[in-house]
Amino acid sequence: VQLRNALQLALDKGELEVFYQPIYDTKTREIVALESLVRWREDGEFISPAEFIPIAENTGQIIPLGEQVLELVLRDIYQHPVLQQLQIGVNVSAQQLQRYDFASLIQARLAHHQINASNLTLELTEGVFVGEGKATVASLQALQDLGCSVAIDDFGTGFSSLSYLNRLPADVIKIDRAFTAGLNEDPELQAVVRGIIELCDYLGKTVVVEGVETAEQCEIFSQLGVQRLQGFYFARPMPLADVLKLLNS
Ligand code: G
Ligand code: G
Ligand code: MN
Ligand code: NA
Repeated sequence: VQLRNALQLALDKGELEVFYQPIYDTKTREIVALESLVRWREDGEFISPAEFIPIAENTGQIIPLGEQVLELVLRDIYQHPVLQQLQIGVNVSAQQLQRYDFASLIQARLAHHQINASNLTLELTEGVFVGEGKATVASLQALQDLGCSVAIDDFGTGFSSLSYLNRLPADVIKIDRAFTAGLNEDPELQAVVRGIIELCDYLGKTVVVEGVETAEQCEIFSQLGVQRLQGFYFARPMPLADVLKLLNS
């Protein structure tokens, strides 16, 4: 209850911030995308989203939270033309798709900030497809029709079977960092990852690998033909000012 009330105060006062984590092209090693990640500072200390996002999902606070994050991100894109050349990812919870016409909200906010839909990637976890599968597929399709990209986040941790990949309205598949961490020692895991990558190639979907922490992992994924890499090896989530420095250097 305490965290929930504190979060409500932060929402009311507009105190949430966003950090950005760069995503790199495997071949050129240039930044091609950013993932926005919400940050909440209480008395100077960061509270982890892993802690407060589940609470926000339970209380319904995820709706205003999601809207505030979207506004912060769109404002950053509007103010910094260099960001208009990248794909900017925003994490979206299942509830945001289920509560209202999410694609219409996105369309209105993009228009308000004069931002191209192609600038925005909505990241959803596989969990969104459980339950109201058909409605979810329709919402994602509507986002794609607007011109946004849709990414399936944490891929491989949920209910995915490879056979359902082709039925998802998704442009980008983000392979979960659990795969990255276990890859060296585990030939079976390597085979699964190879299978995901081959199928994505065939289906024309872009693959991002998350949680890349070492040069060795980088090498393995390069050889497997992954297009994009994200992780502490390259860059941590950071304030916008630091991203802008990276982009200008
Ligand atoms: O930033 P960090 O790695 O601590 O994020 C932890 C979790 O919180 C991740 O699963 C991430 O997807 C989620 N998360 C971060 N920012 C947002 C956000 O703006 N909205 C939603 N729904 N989830 C977020
Ligand atoms: O679930 P989602 O993919 O949105 O989670 C993003 C989270 O992953 C962020 O909290 C971010 O801090 C974290 N993250 C990003 N790169 C790495 C990494 O290389 N290693 C680890 N352990 N976590 C990472
Ligand atoms: Mn994500
Ligand atoms: Na993830």
